[in-house]
Amino acid sequence: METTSPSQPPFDETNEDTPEIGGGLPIIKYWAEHTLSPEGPKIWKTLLHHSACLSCSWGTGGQKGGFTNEEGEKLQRCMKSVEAITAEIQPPVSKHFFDTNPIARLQQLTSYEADRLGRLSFPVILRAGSSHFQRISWDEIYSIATAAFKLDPERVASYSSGRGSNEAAFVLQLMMRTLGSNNLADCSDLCHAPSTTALSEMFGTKTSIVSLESLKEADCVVLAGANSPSNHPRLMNELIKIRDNGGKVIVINPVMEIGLVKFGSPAFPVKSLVPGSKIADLYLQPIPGSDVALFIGIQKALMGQGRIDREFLQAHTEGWEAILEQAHTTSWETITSTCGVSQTEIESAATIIGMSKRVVFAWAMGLTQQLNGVDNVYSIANTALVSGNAGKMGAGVMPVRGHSNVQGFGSMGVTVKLKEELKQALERLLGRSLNLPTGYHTRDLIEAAAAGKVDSLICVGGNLYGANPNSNQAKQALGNIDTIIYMATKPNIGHFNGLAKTNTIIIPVFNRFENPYKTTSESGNNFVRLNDAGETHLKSGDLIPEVEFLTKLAHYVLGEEPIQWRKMQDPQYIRQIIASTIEGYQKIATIDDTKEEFTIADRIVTKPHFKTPSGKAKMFTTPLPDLTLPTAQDFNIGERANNSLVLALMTGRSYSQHNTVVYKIGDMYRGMPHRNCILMNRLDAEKIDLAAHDRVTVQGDAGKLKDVEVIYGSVREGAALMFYPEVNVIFTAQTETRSGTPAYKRVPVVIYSDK
Ligand SMILES: Nc1nc2c(c(=O)[nH]1)N[C@H]1C(S)=C(S)[C@@H](COP(=O)(O)OP(=O)(O)OC[C@H]3O[C@@H](n4cnc5c(=O)[nH]c(N)nc54)[C@H](O)[C@@H]3O)O[C@H]1N2
Ligand SMILES: Nc1nc2c(c(=O)[nH]1)N[C@H]1C(S)=C(S)[C@@H](COP(=O)(O)OP(=O)(O)OC[C@H]3O[C@@H](n4cnc5c(=O)[nH]c(N)nc54)[C@H](O)[C@@H]3O)O[C@H]1N2
Ligand code: SF4
Ligand SMILES: [Mo]
Repeated sequence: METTSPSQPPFDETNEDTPEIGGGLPIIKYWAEHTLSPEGPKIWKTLLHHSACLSCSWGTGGQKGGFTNEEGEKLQRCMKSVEAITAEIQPPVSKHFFDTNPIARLQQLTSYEADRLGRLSFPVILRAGSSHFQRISWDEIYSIATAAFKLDPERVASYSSGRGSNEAAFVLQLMMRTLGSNNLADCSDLCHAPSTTALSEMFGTKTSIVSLESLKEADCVVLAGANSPSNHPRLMNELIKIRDNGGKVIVINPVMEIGLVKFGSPAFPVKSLVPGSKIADLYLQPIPGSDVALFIGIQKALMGQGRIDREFLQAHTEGWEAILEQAHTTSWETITSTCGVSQTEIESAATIIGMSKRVVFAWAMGLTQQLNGVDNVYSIANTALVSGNAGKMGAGVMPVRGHSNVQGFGSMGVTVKLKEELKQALERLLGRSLNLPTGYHTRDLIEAAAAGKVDSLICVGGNLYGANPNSNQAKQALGNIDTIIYMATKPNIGHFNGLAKTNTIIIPVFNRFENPYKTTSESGNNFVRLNDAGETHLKSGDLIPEVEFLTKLAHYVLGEEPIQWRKMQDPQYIRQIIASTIEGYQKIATIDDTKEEFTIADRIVTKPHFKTPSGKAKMFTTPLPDLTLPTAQDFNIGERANNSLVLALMTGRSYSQHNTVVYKIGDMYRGMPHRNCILMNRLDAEKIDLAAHDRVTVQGDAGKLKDVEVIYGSVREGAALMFYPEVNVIFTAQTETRSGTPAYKRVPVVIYSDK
């Protein structure tokens, strides 16, 4: 007999504020409002600039024009890129802003307010004991920074976020490693680290094995744990085209995201924009954190239907017997009760996959930000392999990456997991052996700082404070570090709350379309973009290119031997070194002359030969997750426990935010009017006598948020959704041990009425 959770899917109840389709006319309205506004000409200039879009990793833009994708197709710029540009072309933060606003006031700013302050245009410092940030000279910055980075290398660290250039990333890691530090924390630690961990073991590569060209040949896409209409809008065009050609799309997501049901794309103004295009042929809504069970179920159903590609498994994989054994011995009862999806639905998914010739399996944070994130990636990739879907055009595994150049940061070696080949290449460059300590990834960095083990930190972009769970712990931890240097384009809550013990310095940098020289970046599909030089609108500002600051600092700290840091100020020279040290990047050596953007060599796998030592893909079994939630009493809420509800909370992005930066307060596609909302199932609300728009307290293991508005939505019973960074104050998050990634998508919380 099948067991599922008390109520049956679909969980598709919407509220009065949710539109009928994702995308659609509001996108055009936004475009029109912004591109026809007084700042319109500046937006157009940037849209037409030959550089990669700032926003997501889909990689639109570059040498063939701002609207072109990697296959040379036009009209691929989405409104998310306008959102990002609009924020970057703001006027500067006013000259006297920091003199007139004490730090106590700055700490009250919301993420939205901090971003609206404008662009940073001169460097500032907050000194211990001082109540205000003050302007600081470059001489003093270098003198403080040099002293800070000459300290014990094990107590020196960096954090980075993937919007800078490959050149800056390469210099950052080279500087840190030449110093003797491997403390290269990066935002990818909080993001796709489980994907890189699992993919390197399975396929010998850390990134997608599918190119955009190859995706176009798929006749089925499985999209798990990704809200692509919002976070990778141009991926939607590919799904629409695949379906137009008779292909299928399977979505796996506890939330029925409207844009994954139906999406109106401006790229197809007549047939799609207003009526919307159907996206999901099958929409599965598992319990958060249970995807492993669902994928084992699909494998089991494929076996039952005689659709396992045994010939492929025998010839091109290792460890497959144990995978089939696991699928065979795990009972349907266990599978369906763990994931909450019925056997019939799982079998339907298997039938679609089994009958398709070429399937791409794609995923994002719903799979990685889990306590078993690495197992999730193993299990989706195992499903690809047992169905013979890897090593050919139109098929394979595709992590849908985050920031626009986060993958480039990884390729350049900004990671605590330094690959042996790169280590050897760096050793050749330095003329000595590199025996570095393990290094702190992002969570370890916070823990080390909390334990007083970090003296100096440089942050190349990002918002280390806002991105981490347990905001109060992050604040205290950063407060133990003597010197923190933030390099940033715009102020964010991290600059005001992540304060160092002695000196907190904020350095204004140029963004990608303003840099005075060419840079490169790498998309999630392994394509390298060349970004033309540009100019900033901040004419009287005192900004610095990232590469210039990092190489000058390296020069002051390390001298000119064995690396000629001053020569490295020329990004063209950095590209020469990248070409000779970074695998697959040879073509970057001539990119300044040829302007030829390229796919990184040996990343895309279209033949069944993988980059593992044996040439075979390696498979790993995946234990079922333990999804037990604490009880209400465990939260120590006394009497309140009697009328409360424990939920698995998914935390993520609203429609109008980019990570910790909020562009617009509400999320119109989920009908959530402001930031302090919880999206939940009506049946859950009724269990504790709540009605829509009632106010509740949401409490985790580290704190609580009050006055949270209940919004009914198409989310699975037992689960709920809230927005980060605000929600990060209430929970500590367990960390996946192999990747270091926090389980942001399954946070145990208790909710109860504020009345
Ligand atoms: N506009 C915009 N674009 C962005 C970003 C942005 O903030 N704004 N951020 C960039 C970055 S750094 C990243 S990493 C990506 C993030 O892109 P996504 O991963 O798409 O973003 P999230 O909001 O984290 O949402 C992930 C989805 O996972 C689902 N989910 C939650 N738990 C589970 C689960 O247990 N199983 C499954 N199957 N699904 C689950 C949620 O319902 C949600 O739809 O986007 C990038 N692009
Ligand atoms: N609860 C919860 N927490 C999460 C997540 C979640 O889903 N739920 N997602 C996690 C994920 S996937 C990620 S990637 C992290 C994101 O974490 P981060 O990458 O650390 O944060 P961002 O908000 O992307 O950083 C934005 C800041 O980068 C700076 N910036 C922008 N462009 C540039 C540039 O060109 N150069 C420089 N130097 N600075 C620039 C600006 O000052 C801007 O304010 O958050 C993580 N935290
Ligand atoms: S899909 Fe991503 S890369 Fe392409 S335009 Fe939109 S935000 Fe930019
Ligand atoms: Mo991310």
